[in-house]
Amino acid sequence: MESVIFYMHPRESFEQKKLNKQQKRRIAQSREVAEKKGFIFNDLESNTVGLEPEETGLVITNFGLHVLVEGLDGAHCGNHYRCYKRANVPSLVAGDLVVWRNANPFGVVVARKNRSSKLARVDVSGKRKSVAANVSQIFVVIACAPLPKTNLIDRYIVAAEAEKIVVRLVANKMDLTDHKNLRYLEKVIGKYQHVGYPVIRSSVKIPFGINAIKDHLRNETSLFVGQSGVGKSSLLNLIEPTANSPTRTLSIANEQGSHTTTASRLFRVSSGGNLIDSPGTHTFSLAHLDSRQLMLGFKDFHPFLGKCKFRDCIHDEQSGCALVEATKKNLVSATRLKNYHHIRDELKIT
Ligand SMILES: Nc1nc2c(ncn2[C@@H]2O[C@H](COP(=O)(O)OP(=O)(O)OP(=O)(O)O)[C@@H](O)[C@H]2O)c(=O)[nH]1
Ligand SMILES: [Mg+2]
Ligand SMILES: [Zn+2]
Repeated sequence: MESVIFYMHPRESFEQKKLNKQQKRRIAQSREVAEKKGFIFNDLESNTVGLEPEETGLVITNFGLHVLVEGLDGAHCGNHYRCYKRANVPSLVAGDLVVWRNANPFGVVVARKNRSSKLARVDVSGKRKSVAANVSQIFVVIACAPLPKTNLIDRYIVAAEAEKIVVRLVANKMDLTDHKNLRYLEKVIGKYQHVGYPVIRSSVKIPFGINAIKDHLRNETSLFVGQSGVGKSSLLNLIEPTANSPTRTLSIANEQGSHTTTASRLFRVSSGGNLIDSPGTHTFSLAHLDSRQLMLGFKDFHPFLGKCKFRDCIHDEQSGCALVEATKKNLVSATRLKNYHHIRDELKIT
């Protein structure tokens, strides 16, 4: 008969848990059995001892089978606990507030609190996967290597504006700029400054711009997003040296076709604020948005809305479109209008 089967993520150690040798051996053995048999035991609470009363907690990261929860109450406040999630609890991600119960060797999350904001991406199989919850601000990190794609930046912005999340840009790796890439980078920066988004220029190597980022982190839960390799984790490690988030050279990351950061994780910043590092993603999910929410992401278009010749104008090349006219006068970026069309066609909304 199969007894208890626990599964530990191989890279993670037991955080804040004092397990005796016998418990550790038992968990290691049961992991082996689970892996050999290719299944994971699900009846979690029957495997926990001494369930304590309900408390509130903050999800630091999701390991898959466990979540790491920071206690927010009493004796558990500020400590991290590995927890299972009850089957009826919806999916959990960095930034989620939860109700949990401490137990040995793992606690149990019994409820997820309402989210004030949520951001999701699309995984390789096309499924929506949460990136972070309760975020109040995103930093879209761009760099001169890899060069920014405005279509991707606009997708991040649309997703954030739809959730009423404050948007800032960070232009990192400024130490690597040369006369070739700087022109393009400054053109991109100019586009977003024109829309009204603040841009902080930074470098991890020199370093500079780090305090400017820190100043905006206080009292916020912020999320770093951006293409893989732009330096999100490197910036985080300077902002909060205890974070020790893994970073990797671009060439190695590209060869292996994978991201260095594999799951979102929340860090408490000693100078104030929470910062969530996310894996570089090319696909923020926008599938749930309607046309009004999409338009929220293009706030530079707003002054021209309602001024087109036709009430049902789709803002393409047809004559009398106020937005197209605005691009000709450089009042609106033609690239942003192209990106808007691109997203709108993809979402099949008018
Ligand atoms: N020269 C220079 N290199 C940098 C800078 N910031 C980061 N790097 C390098 O860029 C590479 C990628 O940095 P990461 O911090 O791993 O990038 P990331 O955005 O976290 O990547 P993912 O986790 O894959 O999304 C590393 O080799 C860093 O040392 C910078 O300001 N200047
Ligand atoms: Mg990273
Ligand atoms: Zn129009």
